[in-house]
Amino acid sequence: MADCIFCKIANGEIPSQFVYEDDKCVAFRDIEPQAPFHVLIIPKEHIVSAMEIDETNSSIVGHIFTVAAKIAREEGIDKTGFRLVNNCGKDGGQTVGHMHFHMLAKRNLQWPPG
Ligand code: DGP
Repeated sequence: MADCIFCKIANGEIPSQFVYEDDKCVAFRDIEPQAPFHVLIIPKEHIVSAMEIDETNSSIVGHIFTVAAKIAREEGIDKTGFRLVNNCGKDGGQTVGHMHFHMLAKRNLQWPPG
């Protein structure tokens, strides 16, 4: 989508530090990291939020989880663990209207989140 910041990151218009890319998704470092390791995994297709996931596009979610496991092995956090989280809508804390999964690691993450 023309004025979506994450579409621009995905297509290289806005520079970002990629840790992974394939034909369906990209993962890049969050600009405001909340943990020593904090990347965002996003579909290349513009999907506004998890509320737009249905039978026609739900395979992207499984793909993103597969990519997260790959990244975890590459980063050496497959044994220590990580958090994969999607904020959906205003009360969910979503600030960017392009569905994304936060992948956080390399510190002891607390529960419940604030
Ligand atoms: P959320 O609040 O769940 O919508 O998370 C949005 C995240 O996106 C937030 O952690 C900051 C990050 N972010 C926003 N703009 C940019 C950007 O231009 N570049 C990068 N790398 N991250 C961004």
